[in-house]
Amino acid sequence: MASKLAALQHWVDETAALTRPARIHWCDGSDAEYQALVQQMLQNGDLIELNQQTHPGCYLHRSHPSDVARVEHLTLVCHPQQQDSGPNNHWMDPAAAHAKIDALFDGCMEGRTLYVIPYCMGPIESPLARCGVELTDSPYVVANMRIMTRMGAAAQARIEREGRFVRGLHSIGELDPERRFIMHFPDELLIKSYGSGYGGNALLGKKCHALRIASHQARAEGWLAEHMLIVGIENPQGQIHYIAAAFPSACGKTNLAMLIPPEGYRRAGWKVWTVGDDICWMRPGADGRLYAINPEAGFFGVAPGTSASTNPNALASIARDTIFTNVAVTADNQPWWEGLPGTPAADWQGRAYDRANGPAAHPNSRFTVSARQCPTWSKQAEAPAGVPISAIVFGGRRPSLLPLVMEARDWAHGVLMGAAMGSETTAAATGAVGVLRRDSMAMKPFCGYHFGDYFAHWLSFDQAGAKLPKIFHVNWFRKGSDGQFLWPGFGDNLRVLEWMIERIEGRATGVDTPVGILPSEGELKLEGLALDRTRLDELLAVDPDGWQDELAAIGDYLESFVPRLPARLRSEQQRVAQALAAAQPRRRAHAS
Ligand code: OXD
Ligand code: MN
Repeated sequence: MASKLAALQHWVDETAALTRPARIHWCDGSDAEYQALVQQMLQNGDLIELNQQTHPGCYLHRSHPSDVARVEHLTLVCHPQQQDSGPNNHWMDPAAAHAKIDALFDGCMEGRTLYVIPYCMGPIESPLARCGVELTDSPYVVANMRIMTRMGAAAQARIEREGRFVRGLHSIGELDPERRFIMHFPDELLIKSYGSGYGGNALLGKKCHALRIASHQARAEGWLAEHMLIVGIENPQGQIHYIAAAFPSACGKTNLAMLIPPEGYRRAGWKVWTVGDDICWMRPGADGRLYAINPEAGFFGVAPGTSASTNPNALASIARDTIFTNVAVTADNQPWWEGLPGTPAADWQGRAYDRANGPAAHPNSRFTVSARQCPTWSKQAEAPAGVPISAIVFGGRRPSLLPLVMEARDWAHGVLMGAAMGSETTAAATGAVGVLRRDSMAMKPFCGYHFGDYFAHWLSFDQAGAKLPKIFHVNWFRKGSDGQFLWPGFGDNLRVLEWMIERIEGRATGVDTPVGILPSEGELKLEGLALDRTRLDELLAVDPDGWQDELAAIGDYLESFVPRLPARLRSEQQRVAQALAAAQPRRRAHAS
């Protein structure tokens, strides 16, 4: 199969001339094709068969030990003008960037197969979906893209009908960290990635297309491409509210998207529906509400910590037909990671397990699995029109200050809450772990243009006739003076979501504070939870001094986006800072 679309055929020919593969394979997305790839990878060692009795159709991939996470310092967004990429991105002049990476691509596929992967991000029939084509020399990437996207003949047909697609060129190269770049050319709807096989760097439909390139397209076309899960919460009366929530990488998006209600809620008839765990594309509908699709078709989830108590739905999803990357294995060849019962026999590098070598599974080890295998998968995930969003939630890992939940008083305040988001870093990207950094809307690594313009784009949705969702901020990670988490998290997070729904439906009054609206006495339903009064008070405390320092830090952070910082956002920061100062003059002198 080749393509009748001249632009596609021409690009494949041109790429083949540069990379000089031994053969070209056009992917049709069939089962037979997937099985043939798996067999080939089992033979060449790219995949290792796991225990087929306990885990039918499951395989393990061990990546190069230097290639286990996203590499933000090597990820570039190359607009013609540097200021359009903003201080939030690394930049190179597009001509220089093309020259640099094309030199790496020159002849890099000699002896290898060039796979052509047509894919669709979103349901094939959805007007909100967008297509792309990835060219790669990695069969592991092909197999993962088949799980993560609608890949193959149907996508190619849509591409040929529309004539427009995002181009993505990928080679694992030599897997040499010194010869590794992930480059984006938003104006050309083009991605070039060299030297890494890691998901976020190599499955180009995911972060590169569905966030960095799509956020740029979304700005031009009046929609939002966000790093958010989408979850449906069904109450005992059968009404479903859909919530979109942004958290930085490895902060529990997958767990929240697949949440199991606490027992009392289950008995009462509450249900949770998973629409997406990582990416959300939203656009205003004719009725003024925001409608969202999950552009992905699978989950590329963090394995460690996934267990029968934290996320039984994820565990059920990955019992079959799953590709595991960098997990450990037990003596009988089952996948294993920290948080599971049993003991590892070999670690993620295939060495006999030795505690002295660190965790058995890499902290960023992953599973790739079709979303359809999730017991709580929502039928609405396939709805071409998307689902209406009732609430947008921002959150991060904040050991102190940020309360369990607060609601923005209006859209502009909510945009400030999102812009001000901070979180401790995790193993999903290379670099130090546990350092607090600002990560606006959890998009710091993923926004394909200047954050100042991005904030302005968010603010622009507040228009006459718009019926925008309420915006909330949550913090599941606040710690008490004993250093322990104050909130149990996981299934109990539904209690917080229920309060949001009560607010949306006008049944909870909340209590107004300068930083937002918090649950008033008795509004958070805590039956069946062993949470003493002092801990609850700590979770909902607003420390005026700490918040004044926080607002000052947010102000400094926002100033780093001048001259593109929207005046509306600065005035919102000033409004909150003044409200705090008016409510309570400082108790202690500001340490300088
Ligand atoms: C991911 C990430 O893989 O955010 O989803 O790193
Ligand atoms: Mn993510």
